Amino acid sequence: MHEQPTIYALSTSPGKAGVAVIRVSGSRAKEAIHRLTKSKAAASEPRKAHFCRIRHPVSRQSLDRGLVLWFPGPHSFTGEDIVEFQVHGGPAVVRSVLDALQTLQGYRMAEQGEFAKRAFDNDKLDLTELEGLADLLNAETEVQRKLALRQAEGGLRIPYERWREQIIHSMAQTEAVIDFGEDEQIDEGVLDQVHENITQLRDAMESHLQDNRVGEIVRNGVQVAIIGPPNAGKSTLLNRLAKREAAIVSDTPGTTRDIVEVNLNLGGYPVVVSDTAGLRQSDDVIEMEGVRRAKARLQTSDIKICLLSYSQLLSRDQELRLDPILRDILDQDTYLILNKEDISKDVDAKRWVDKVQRETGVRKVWSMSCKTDHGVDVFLQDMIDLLKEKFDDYINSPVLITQVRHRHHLQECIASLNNYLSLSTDDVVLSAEELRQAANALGRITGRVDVEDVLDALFSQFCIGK
Ligand SMILES: Nc1nc2c(ncn2[C@@H]2O[C@H](COP(=O)(O)OP(=O)(O)O)[C@@H](O)[C@H]2O)c(=O)[nH]1
Ligand SMILES: [Mg+2]
Repeated sequence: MHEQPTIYALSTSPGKAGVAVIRVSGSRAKEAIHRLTKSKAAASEPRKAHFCRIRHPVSRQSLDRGLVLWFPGPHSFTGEDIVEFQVHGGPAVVRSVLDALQTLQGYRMAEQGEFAKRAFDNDKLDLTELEGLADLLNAETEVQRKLALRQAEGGLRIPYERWREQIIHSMAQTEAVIDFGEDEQIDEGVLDQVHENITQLRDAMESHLQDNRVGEIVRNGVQVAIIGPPNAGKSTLLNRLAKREAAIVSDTPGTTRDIVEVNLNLGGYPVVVSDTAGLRQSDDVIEMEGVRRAKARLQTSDIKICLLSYSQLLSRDQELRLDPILRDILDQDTYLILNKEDISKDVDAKRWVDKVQRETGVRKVWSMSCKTDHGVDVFLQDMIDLLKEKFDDYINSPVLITQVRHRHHLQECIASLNNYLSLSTDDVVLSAEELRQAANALGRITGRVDVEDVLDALFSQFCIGK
């Protein structure tokens, strides 16, 4: 068989750093130790760090001193022999070691995601674990890290493979009937038992899909929309949360027209807060387009927050006065903020919070001043509690769907199982075929069945040295 090249790359971020890790993988990896160092121990004691002088294999010039580690395959990340050089993290040091590796026979620079690809090709990781690994490298918050790590460690592979094996086993039992015909050797009850098992499996998969898409939401960020009348202080709140001037704030109503998003980390949850155009009737075509977008964003948000100032809520004689355009969007899933507490001196905030809560039926009401910051911290803490209440149970459940792709294949699988269940048990040929389709659908999640296009997209998310 044609020998695969041995690949090498800088695995830590480029630029100045305390330490840089250069990784080599392939059948000739060990030669890097022999040729770049004189250490016999480094090439004979696996997974042990050895402090060595590193030299250019041709000029014998000293390049650096650093740690050298050898991870013999198949018990390595890629399944091949891996050698790691931990050198000083200066660009010139790194360059010189990469140049030295370049001179070795059968070596070439790794491509993007190539180490991960080899791990996949050598069955060290399945597709869900690879996706988990990509997510782990991209994780920005604690909850994302937790989800990604679990998936990278086989959290999805194990249950999905178990299901797939069950289906394949059922298929084999069905096919046995085809092969042996009506022979007495096959027990009458076998096919009934298969039917029963598949019913249970289908039910388990269906309840697995009833997860309110929490895994996907958390992976992509919880969408929070701030909506309300113009001039309420929506953009001011967004900037306060972002700790920068993300949106333009002004006295002129109708300033915000398009959607402005900021990413926040709230209690470990990734959150995308959207500031939207103020809701009102206007002759301005662009402003009305902004209003349309604001309403559309509200529909697709996981958490809806309506913000308005006290003066927009109260009539002159201190009665509750709500614009119909706002009333329409307030329901038990909406949260409400009463803003500009600071210039509403003679209103009793506590009383209004209770009254508005009662009369609008929204989920919760806060009072604050985005100008003085009074009430903003309480609101933030309540948001964190809310996220935990809404998502923590799901996050802690052992198996959570994190990608639309998985959901799609699970649905395909269930559809085939349902087709199977609708057939008569005498229909053995069709039954076996439906079970095969169901097993293939699951195989696409873990990467056992035609996944080239998914792989290409996935490896492009990795950096060169992974
Ligand atoms: N006094 C006071 N003014 C505020 C407060 N929040 C925002 N504003 C002012 O209200 C005006 C409109 O704010 P902006 O954030 O642009 O409102 P938006 O149209 O809802 O986005 C600006 O002049 C802000 O400085 C507040 O809590 N108190
Ligand atoms: Mg605004």
